[in-house]
Amino acid sequence: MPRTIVRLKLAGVVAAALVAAGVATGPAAQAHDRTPTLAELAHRHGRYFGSATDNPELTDSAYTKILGREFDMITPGNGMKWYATEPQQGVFDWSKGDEIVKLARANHQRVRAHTLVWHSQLPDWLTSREWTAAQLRAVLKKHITAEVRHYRGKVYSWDVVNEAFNEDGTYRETIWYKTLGPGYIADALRWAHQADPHAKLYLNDYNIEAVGPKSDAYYKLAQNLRAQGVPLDGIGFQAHLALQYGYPSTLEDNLRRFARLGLDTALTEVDVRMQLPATDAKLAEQATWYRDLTRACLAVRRCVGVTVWDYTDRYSWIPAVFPGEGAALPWDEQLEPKPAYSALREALGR
Ligand code: 9MR
Repeated sequence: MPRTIVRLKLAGVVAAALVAAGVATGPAAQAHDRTPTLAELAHRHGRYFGSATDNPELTDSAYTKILGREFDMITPGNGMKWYATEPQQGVFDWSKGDEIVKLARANHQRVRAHTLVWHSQLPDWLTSREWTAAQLRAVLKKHITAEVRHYRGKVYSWDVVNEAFNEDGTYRETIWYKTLGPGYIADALRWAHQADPHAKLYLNDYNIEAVGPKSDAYYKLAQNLRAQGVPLDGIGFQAHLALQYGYPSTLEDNLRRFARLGLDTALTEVDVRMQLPATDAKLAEQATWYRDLTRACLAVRRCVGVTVWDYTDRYSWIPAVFPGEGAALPWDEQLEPKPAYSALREALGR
């Protein structure tokens, strides 16, 4: 049951009991006065508001407190990737993913599971030798089946294939594409569906927020997959944005065209980086981007929710990958909310 409903129900029960006992209903009134969380605000729109997290961060109790409070959807940033879950061929290790699923359950949060088929963060045993198509197909099927079965009934969705296209809309020449051809995507979706018929199955990528060659490639692929009856439920728009490249103003239209194909959409890895140092002006602009992307999702019926790629600059992946850039998330390194946090509240509060 969603947390808001649990809380409201509890508040109602408490209030009724107090009224029956002839006591003033202060606690219930306070529960309603408490500032609603991002998750509670999103829930009013039938959406979720999520954050990625990663196992090493979970020892930081100030961090986990906010993670458990503000969000109702969690994505493991690394713990369910191939290198973590099948470090040796046929030897599975679910400990990292399990830790995050357990924490999410304790906090009444759902899980967007990430990710089954990707070209990155693969174990050495997989990348250091040549495979025939038949061998690699068997390896892929076994991995997907084992992982999706393990988390069956425990996760809301799977990013089944991650980052399959180049910027120009051609297929990325990954180990999967080069060895198996483009059919690996439909196969992966079918195998995942067999292993957990209830999980929502997504394709997920970055730089597809605006209408353009890369998002067009997903549009055509999604159309084809749907026409062939392949079990595809949604497209994940990662939304790793950067102030210096401009806001993707066609985002809402783009989400809508996928909705018209009968697909869910979600903003799955949102962050808005900037060139450091962060100034008040840049943080204010960043806030308008967070507001606008949230509004775009709320404006499109089948956009089911927004996930930030962790919520605090303390644990952002950006500085390590883009030197001189950062400050990309709604909370700063001290876990203080930034203007972007207020902007999210404003967008969700309408
Ligand atoms: O957040 C992840 C970071 O900790 C890893 O070092 C990185 C390795 O590539 O992957 C990050 O997450 C990526 C996600 O899985 C897919 N989209 C891009 C994300 C940022 O690189």
